[in-house]
Amino acid sequence: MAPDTNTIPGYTIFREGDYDSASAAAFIPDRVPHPLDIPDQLSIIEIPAAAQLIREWASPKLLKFNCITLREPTKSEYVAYKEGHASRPDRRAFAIVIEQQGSGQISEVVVNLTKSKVERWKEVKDVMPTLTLEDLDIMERISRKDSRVIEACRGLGITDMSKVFVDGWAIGVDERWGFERRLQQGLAYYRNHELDNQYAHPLDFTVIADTEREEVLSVDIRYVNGERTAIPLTEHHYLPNFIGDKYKHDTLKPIDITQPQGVSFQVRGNELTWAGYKMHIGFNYREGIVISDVRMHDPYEDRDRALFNRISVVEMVVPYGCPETPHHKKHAFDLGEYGSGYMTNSLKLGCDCKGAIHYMDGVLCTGKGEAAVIKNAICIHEEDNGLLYKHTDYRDGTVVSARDRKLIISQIITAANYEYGFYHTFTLDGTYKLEVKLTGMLNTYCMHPSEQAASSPYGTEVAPAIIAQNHQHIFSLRVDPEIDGHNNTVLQSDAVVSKDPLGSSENYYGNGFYCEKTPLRTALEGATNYNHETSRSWDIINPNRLNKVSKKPVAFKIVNNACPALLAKPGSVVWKRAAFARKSLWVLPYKDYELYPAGDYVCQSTGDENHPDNLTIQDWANRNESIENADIVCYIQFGLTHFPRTEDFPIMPVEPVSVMLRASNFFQRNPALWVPPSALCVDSISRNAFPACCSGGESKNLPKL
Ligand code: ABN
Ligand code: CU
Repeated sequence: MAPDTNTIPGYTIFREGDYDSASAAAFIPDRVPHPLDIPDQLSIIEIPAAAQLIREWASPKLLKFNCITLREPTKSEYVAYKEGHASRPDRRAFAIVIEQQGSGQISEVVVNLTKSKVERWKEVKDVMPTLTLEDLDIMERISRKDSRVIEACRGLGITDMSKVFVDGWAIGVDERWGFERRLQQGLAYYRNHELDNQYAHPLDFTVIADTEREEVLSVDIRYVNGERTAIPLTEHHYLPNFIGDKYKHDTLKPIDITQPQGVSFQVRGNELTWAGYKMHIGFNYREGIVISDVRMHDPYEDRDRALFNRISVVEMVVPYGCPETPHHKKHAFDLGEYGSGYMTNSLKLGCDCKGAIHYMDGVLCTGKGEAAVIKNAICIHEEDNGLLYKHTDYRDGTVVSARDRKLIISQIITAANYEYGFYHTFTLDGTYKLEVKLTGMLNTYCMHPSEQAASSPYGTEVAPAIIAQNHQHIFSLRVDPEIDGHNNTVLQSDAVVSKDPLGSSENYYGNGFYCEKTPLRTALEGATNYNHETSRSWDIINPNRLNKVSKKPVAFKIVNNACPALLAKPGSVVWKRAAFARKSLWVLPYKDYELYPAGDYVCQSTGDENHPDNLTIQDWANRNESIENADIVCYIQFGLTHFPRTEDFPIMPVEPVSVMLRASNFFQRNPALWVPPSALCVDSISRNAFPACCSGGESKNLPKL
């Protein structure tokens, strides 16, 4: 039997009997994972094996698999193994399962794959796991058949239900139901034909459904002055089929990226080496890309130095700012509620990625416990990054200039209407940067003729009778640092003016300023905010190692000035659910399996503190443990407040936002001096001292107009 590629768009699903096929062979690792491939991901063999052990354990109960993913070893197991003190940790899988045709009981299972046994089975209560793509599909299917939805559509003049599309969203808040129901809210749209832009025709009702029992619970129509809102039927296209000659011009010549001698990185299993860096690339249903065991060669000390134990994007919240019903329910946790891995695109060479690309696949599971592969889920490539450094000696005209380059490990997800590209980037100067590119479609809603967006502060009329509401995107980047060793401290760095008064002997001319460093000592102190007034940054230092030159502790600096304050009021639903987004930075002691700051279970979460099965970052911080000279983790919040513009419609040009961690007194001097300068040119005096060697481009005079 050939693997089924149709059931879930973008997934290649392997069913029983497929494993001997040639196409399956392409996804079976030809090696035992490299000992340090931790985390990597489960293989297409391990996923059904775990599912089978779980099914046998639960029999005769029927189960739906919400996830089956690698259970990473504890840090102490991993370190002991890495340092040669212990044998290789057993290979384990972690699954969340939902009992079918019965209680709907949710359980967490740990399977030891090395020993072929279920090691732990824990029933959890008052929680709802991630909505998978299969779960989201149910919403549209059941809505189209539901008599109340059909009636609501008829009221707008729609009789052909195949033209009605319903985006399933997790539900932000709905007091009518609790955990006895697995809830979704369906946002309804009309699409006139296959190529029509459905976000141009939003409908005035939402569907609330229990997608586990496949029941529509309510169809909530928004009446304005007792009236329905007509469908905005004008078509707003972005596909080239419709753009036609209107914007056509032929001024864009091709830009081709060539690397005639190949790429400068190497991939062995999941280990990536590039320009002195070493790291491991993993992937899972929830976080998508996971980068671990990041090291960098120090050219001055001639040794590999640890930088980060693990990096991943663990959460994002998109609170919408319109207080009117039903929009108050929209605060999507785009990663925790749907899973970054599950929503990952299969990338296309020449479109999503240009140049010499190395792809890695993502291995996930289906609800039946089959392996599902997203081909080309992760793109790894290099790009020129402009100047690395340059100096001209103005006396003799000697110029030295070197070019930087970046290594980018990226993935793109489709979160219903929105696309997010995550670009984990390393550069030659010892910088890690996460750039997120936001694109795709705005969440739109129809306007009643009595409504005018111009007089509503909560959105922008992006096309006649279509409003796009204000919202924020607040991401959480989890960095488990290992700055030159396991124990680190975070210092808050504020640029402050000297306290010594003007005219005093210490600051006679009043020009003194310096960097005030405040150690964050406990987890509650570690929950802190950006301060624009002081250009605040944070240094993750290793207090046990001083830079030989500066005599300051070696450090990586968190540069995060794109961190909007959460605008929802304290005490509001989203403020409670998204505690992580209240602070620009949280620093906590490392604990195994504490990963997700809005809780392991984000769907239908309330954010109440001390939930027995769903602790959040606020609970972790409330323990107020020491974070000084300890094994710590940092949660870095960054993002943007989005007031939609007409230019964001009908499809949004990329909006980038980023955060950076840079070596700061980590190396003894510029760590990139080894990079051969691409220009070393002399104008006159010392002409013989250097060969002129500008290369790698061509200079063409522009034709005269
Ligand atoms: N933006 C809300 C969302 C994300 C992913 C899938 C469905 C809905
Ligand atoms: Cu936005």
